[in-house]
Amino acid sequence: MHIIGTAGHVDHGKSSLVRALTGTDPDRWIEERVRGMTLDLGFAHLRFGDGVEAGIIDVPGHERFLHNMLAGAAGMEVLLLVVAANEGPAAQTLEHLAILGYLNVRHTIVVLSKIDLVAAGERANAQARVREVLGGTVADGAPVIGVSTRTNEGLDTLREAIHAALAALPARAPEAPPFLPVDRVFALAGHGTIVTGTLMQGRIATGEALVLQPGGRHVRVRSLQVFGEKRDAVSGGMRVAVNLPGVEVGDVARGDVLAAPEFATSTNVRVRFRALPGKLAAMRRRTPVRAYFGSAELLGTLALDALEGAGDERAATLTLRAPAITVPGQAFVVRRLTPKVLLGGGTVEAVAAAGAEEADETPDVAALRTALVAAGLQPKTAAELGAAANVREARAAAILDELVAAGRVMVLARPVAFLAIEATADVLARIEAFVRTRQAERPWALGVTSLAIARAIALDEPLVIRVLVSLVDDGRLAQRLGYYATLDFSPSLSPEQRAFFERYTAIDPAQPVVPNSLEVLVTEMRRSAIPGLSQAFDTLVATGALVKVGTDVYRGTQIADIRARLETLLRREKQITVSAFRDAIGSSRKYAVPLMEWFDATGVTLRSGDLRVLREHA
Ligand SMILES: Nc1nc2c(ncn2[C@@H]2O[C@H](COP(=O)(O)OP(=O)(O)OP(=O)(O)O)[C@@H](O)[C@H]2O)c(=O)[nH]1
Ligand SMILES: [Mg+2]
Repeated sequence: MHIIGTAGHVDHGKSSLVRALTGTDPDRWIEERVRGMTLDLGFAHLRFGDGVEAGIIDVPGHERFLHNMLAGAAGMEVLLLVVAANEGPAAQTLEHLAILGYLNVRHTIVVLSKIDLVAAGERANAQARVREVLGGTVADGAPVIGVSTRTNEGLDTLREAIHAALAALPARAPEAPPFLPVDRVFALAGHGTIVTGTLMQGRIATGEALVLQPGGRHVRVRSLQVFGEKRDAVSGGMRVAVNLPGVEVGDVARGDVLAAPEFATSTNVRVRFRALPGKLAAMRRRTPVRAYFGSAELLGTLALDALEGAGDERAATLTLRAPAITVPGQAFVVRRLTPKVLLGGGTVEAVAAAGAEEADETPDVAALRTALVAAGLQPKTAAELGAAANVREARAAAILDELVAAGRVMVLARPVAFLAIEATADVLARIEAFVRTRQAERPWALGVTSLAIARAIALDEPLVIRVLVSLVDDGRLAQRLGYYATLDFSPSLSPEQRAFFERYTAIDPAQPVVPNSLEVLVTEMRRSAIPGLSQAFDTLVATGALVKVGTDVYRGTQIADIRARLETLLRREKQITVSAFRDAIGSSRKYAVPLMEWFDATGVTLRSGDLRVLREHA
């Protein structure tokens, strides 16, 4: 088996294509289906009559979810680059291509999607434009196949091209030690914890002893599945679900690796780094980065051996903030810490034993580090630390900045103060473990509040908030509406919760713009015995899947539809009354008035007297 991946700009038709090819909707969650947008990786099984098969990984196109795309990208061997024929290549078409250029893609097929939207006479043009833009990328010279999932045009040609590509691929290092980056973790009632991922190399058999890294926990494989079918053994290139008895869901996460005991973790990796064209000029000798290995996002510092020199390729050392598994020959991608721009990628040359980078510490640095460690969990300013270490304040501040960039020291804001990573490591680990456990217990919630975290780890909330803010700044946790969550986490409702909201926000096909009553929904939520409904509701509102308008509740798709009609009307008429709006959307005054006010409040429209204009015109 091999892995096919989708890539391409938001809304260009990746998930529709996967659905057309396999019959499986890769958008697993109600939020995705309601918003019509992929948020996280989706998976589907592609089978041909002659037994050739593949796993498909479908990625989100929206740039906000690029970290999720990256978690799936390393496993891809055959790339389906989806470009909407009516729009042509766009920002994430090129960004995804740049990323995949560093990874393991062996064969690319360009899918010119939505071909039904382009007149017959225009198609040759659209094809030529795509070919031109994709020159010099991994898609250079790839076949371009026009496809429509509406009319099914081109699907058979595409199937044949995929089949030929799969049949030509070599097996993935079956004799190498197994290496499985985890991309999903969930609990299955009666079975315990299941992890899934793409087996990058080697074989795994039932009963085998493996190690969960980082952490080094020894585990035994109870059972294996490939797309729902039980297997006794699996090999490289398969999408694998592994049942791990005795492992709690909160103990393992996307980014961990299930690996053979041969692998050891390290923080010190020698790499060959290839910068994207033009990016080297904007880098320093040492640049704080996010490095993507397998399904993991690892924070660290990329130190180039030399900044100057010809070409975009450099020998470099990647110092990771926490030990992780990397393998010689492994391909990776790096983005800047903030803003998260793609800098380049490369391959691992050698993995050094941990701790090798500490040799060149000066006495000042050592004294400051001792002062930091002595302060424990008490944040100290540069002046205080300088005094304790007998170092001038300005010099202390400069050294502390370097230690922060190297990931040895954590900086807190308001007022600026520092904590040694050693001192905080335990707190950070406890925060992360608690957040992960809570996410597993209540996957429908947006995350965990600072108060809940402070209680769980028995520390003062103000200190916890300062630590959390810095974790968010660092890209180690995400914060939405006051809830903290790990980066790999996207909330997902339980089947009962989904069914509940499907039912009480159902749309009458005869009156597609009519909302449901918020009061009825809330009453039903209270009456229901389904746990977590109010948190699930907050999640749906926060993600835009549901929208509260006055005393009504709309689905996100309804609002999008109404807004499109409103904007079309306003572009034509320039200014409208509530009645004109009501008639245009085919609703009643009862709903039109609060809707109009909601569009005013959200900055779409501007009110002047009884009339509305588009804010973008005003
Ligand atoms: N006319 C036409 N519309 C299509 C076709 N394929 C997809 N669409 C529409 O395009 C929109 C986006 O399709 P998706 O498949 O969700 O796009 P996507 O690339 O998966 O989007 P993200 O995952 O959010 O990046 C939907 O409204 C589809 O119905 C097609 O072949 N023809
Ligand atoms: Mg999609």
